Amino acid sequence: MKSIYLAAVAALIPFAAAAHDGVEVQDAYARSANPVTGAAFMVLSNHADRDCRLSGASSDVAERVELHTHREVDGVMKMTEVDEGFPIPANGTHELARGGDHVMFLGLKSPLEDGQTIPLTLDFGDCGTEQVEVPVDNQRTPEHGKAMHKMGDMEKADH
Ligand SMILES: [Cu+2]
Repeated sequence: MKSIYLAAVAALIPFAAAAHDGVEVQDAYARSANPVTGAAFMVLSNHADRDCRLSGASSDVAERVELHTHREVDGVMKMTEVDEGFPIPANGTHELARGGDHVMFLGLKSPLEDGQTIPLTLDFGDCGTEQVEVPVDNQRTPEHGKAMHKMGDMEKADH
């Protein structure tokens, strides 16, 4: 009976290990163009063999934290909340970037200052949660070569 018990324990170990190579957060930064709202951007890398989804985010720095994207509505780009979250395909990435998907901070308790880091908890549902410290970089410009950042009003906005 003992060998059966050990086999059962050994079978559980791969699951424990898998919890550590879920979604990795890379190149995160936050910025704000005004004292009350801000946004965070990052690359989400899914190291698991199954699809994951960023389904929610929370932080102490704001009254509300939402998942947003920009969608074209009647020819105008508008920022909307994404209820279904952001999918991250198995062994793939999903980028949160200026002019596209982002984590939105609404009702900042204090303005985001350069050099500060802000705590952010990302909820990936079955793929676990990640707590990250996001540096504030209000000077960072959208990467060159990205197609989405030539929108006049959006350049002036914080996302
Ligand atoms: Cu937004």
